[in-house]
Amino acid sequence: MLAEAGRVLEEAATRQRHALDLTVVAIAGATGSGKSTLFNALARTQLSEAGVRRPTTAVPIACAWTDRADQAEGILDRLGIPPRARRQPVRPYDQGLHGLVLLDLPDHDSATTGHREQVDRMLSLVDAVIWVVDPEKYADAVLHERYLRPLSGYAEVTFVVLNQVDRLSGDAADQVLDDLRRLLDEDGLALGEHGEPGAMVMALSALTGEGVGELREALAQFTAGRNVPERRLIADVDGVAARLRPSYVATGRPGLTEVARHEFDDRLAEAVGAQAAGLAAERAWLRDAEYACGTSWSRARRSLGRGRGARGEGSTSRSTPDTPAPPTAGRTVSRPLVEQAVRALAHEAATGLPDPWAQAVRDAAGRGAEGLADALDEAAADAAAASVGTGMRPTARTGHRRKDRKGWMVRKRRAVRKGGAAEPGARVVRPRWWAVATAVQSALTALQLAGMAWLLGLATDTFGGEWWAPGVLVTGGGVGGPVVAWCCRMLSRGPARRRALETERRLRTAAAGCGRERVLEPVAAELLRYREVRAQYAIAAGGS
Ligand SMILES: Nc1nc2c(ncn2[C@@H]2O[C@H](COP(=O)(O)OP(=O)(O)O)[C@@H](O)[C@H]2O)c(=O)[nH]1
Ligand SMILES: [Mg+2]
Repeated sequence: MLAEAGRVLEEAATRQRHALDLTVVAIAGATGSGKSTLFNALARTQLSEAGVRRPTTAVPIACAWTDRADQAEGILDRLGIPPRARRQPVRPYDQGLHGLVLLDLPDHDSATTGHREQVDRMLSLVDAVIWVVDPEKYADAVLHERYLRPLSGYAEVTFVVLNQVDRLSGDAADQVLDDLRRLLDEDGLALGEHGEPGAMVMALSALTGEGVGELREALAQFTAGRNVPERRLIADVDGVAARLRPSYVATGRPGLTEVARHEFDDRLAEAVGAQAAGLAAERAWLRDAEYACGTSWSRARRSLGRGRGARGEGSTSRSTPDTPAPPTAGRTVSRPLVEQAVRALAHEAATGLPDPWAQAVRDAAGRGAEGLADALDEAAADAAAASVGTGMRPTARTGHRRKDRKGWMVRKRRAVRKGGAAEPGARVVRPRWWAVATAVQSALTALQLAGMAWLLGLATDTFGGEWWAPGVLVTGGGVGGPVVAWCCRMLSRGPARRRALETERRLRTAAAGCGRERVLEPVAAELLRYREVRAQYAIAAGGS
């Protein structure tokens, strides 16, 4: 299509190198419509053989109303009309037609394909065309579908004459003319009625000369305007612009809406399992809190259980609930979800774009999608590593505890940590009150144990005294432990939830960053390119 545009511009340039004050008008039509007769009538002499037996010659006959023979020669050379087919009007020639170069074309419905090709070539080169139709064949489908409809953009440089009206009664001629106008209208050809710009439609008889004077008059005005070649070239360029339009102008308003971007982010977050990671982090936090603030007995039980779990390799069912979700390092991103996210985005972005551009957008998204899942894996791992350090109390960052792989607080030397891969501040800070709770639990246990020892002493008469005091110690310690543990669990809920949200947000942000860099930005760049080219197109199409 671009090649065609180039050809049109080249032809336009060629035409402009030739005399623009000469107007080349071709007489076209079906066999026997009266083209040659009309040609002769306009030239007022027998220049072209009329009524010859078919097939007629493929060579168009030319007649130039000009004194500048050299100019006419140049144009006729360009049209490829051999010197033997070049004629002169009788002298002194009709000054009204000065500047006209008239061509009698072969029949467009000729059985010889060579003739048709010749006609088509001429039609693409001349400045204006007089279509000659007769009362029998004016509705011919080939004429309308193959010629008039595609040439509807050339209305301003088109004449349609209904010839042989001498064979019709006045009423019949009017009827046929009306019907012809209706058909031309259906072809999309603007008609130059009531002074509007458009094709001129008239009835005449080339044989009797009736109406030929009007055509001569119209042609005289037409050529005197001196702008016919330009008008034709403008129509050419407009036509090319219109044909290129589908490649440059979108039907809808393509682009990436905020909604589409958000949906893409949501899908990627789902693919990296941001929400699940958040929930896992929440559970881990609650478990840690429970361990830290639980009664000494439950701590001991858990430690024992953990010890057994560590020894027994297969005891995953026992250890899993105790193992906080790993900070998602190594979590595998869902490939199908990633692909789906990219597909949906590409679809959204490409909808309404001209085909080649839609393809370019899809390609850009596809290229971005290639390493996206791996990149998301990496980004999620990084985010997870960083989220390890999301302490509940940022002020406590100077603390030197961090969570180990299993989520337990471990002491590490800062020097070691500094060399670690995790980002600065990547350490979980255990809330200080957990330590207080642990101490309280230990104290309660100690009281309980003391009470028991006391009771033992009383029982064995090692020392005397009342029974109620040690009884209170044992009961108080026994009841206080679970009560403190329960309170701590309630107090941990808020921080655990915050931690869940923080973890989710981090993963989400990391995934979105990845998606933006790899997919959204390339797609947006493609859309931007499209907009720029469309703007260029608008200038080109509007400038003509
Ligand atoms: N009655 C009548 N016959 C015409 C008219 N114009 C052309 N003819 C005849 O139609 C036949 C074909 O004409 P011609 O000019 O050779 O048609 P072409 O094939 O389009 O060039 C000839 O016999 C002409 O005399 C016209 O206006 N009225
Ligand atoms: Mg002829």
